[in-house]
Amino acid sequence: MLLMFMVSAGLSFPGCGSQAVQLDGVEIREYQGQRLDSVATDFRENSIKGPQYIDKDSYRLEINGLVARPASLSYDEVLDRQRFSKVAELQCVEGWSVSILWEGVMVRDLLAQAGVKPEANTVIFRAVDGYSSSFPLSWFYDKDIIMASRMNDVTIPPERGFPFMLVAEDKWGYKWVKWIISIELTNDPSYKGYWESRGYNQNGDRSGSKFD
Ligand SMILES: Nc1nc2c(c(=O)[nH]1)N[C@H]1C(S)=C(S)[C@@H](COP(=O)(O)O)O[C@H]1N2
Ligand SMILES: [Mo]
Repeated sequence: MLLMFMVSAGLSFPGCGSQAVQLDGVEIREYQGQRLDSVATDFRENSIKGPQYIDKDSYRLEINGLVARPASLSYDEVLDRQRFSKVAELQCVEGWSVSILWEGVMVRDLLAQAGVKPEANTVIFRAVDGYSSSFPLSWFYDKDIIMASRMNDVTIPPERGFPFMLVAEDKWGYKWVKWIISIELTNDPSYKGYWESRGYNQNGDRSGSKFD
């Protein structure tokens, strides 16, 4: 109970994102007749260490662990494959949500490049601020999960997770890892990410319970 209270308190600040978010173009606010929320104004900033500013030129995405060919990819190398877009809604456990057009690469295509070993069953996403979350390997194949580089037709700005954010459709916002720097394959389904190790549900499905 005490743990749950501390967790809620930690997430319950409405956020202090009063500074304007700079975008590298004009974001679209409607897609195929569907209204979209704003990248610039509709999110609440409540990241564990505040916004992170990653340098595009020195950036590397590591794909490691139980893979045949560990990879260290530059920004352009990550994006040098087929791109996919979809509208998906991010819902934070605090009670706010945003519908956004996401564009990026299929996680399973990145995994194929590194060659997932047969014994792997879990994927851990890690971010530059020390944040992490883990997922069953099969979920990426079953749901066509993408890692986005663009939102509403603009590059993801630093405050929202540049260069890459996981579009963890149908899962709570805390599974949508921003500022991704590594993807690790493991055979340990019990690995707990940042909020999961503080009492939030491991699976994070919005259809299930918020707490473990
Ligand atoms: N690296 C990182 N990713 C993160 C977080 C974080 O603190 N660090 N917070 C998560 C939570 S709880 C939510 S609701 C979404 C919200 O994104 P926003 O902070 O851009 O609104 O990012 C998720 N991804
Ligand atoms: Mo959240």
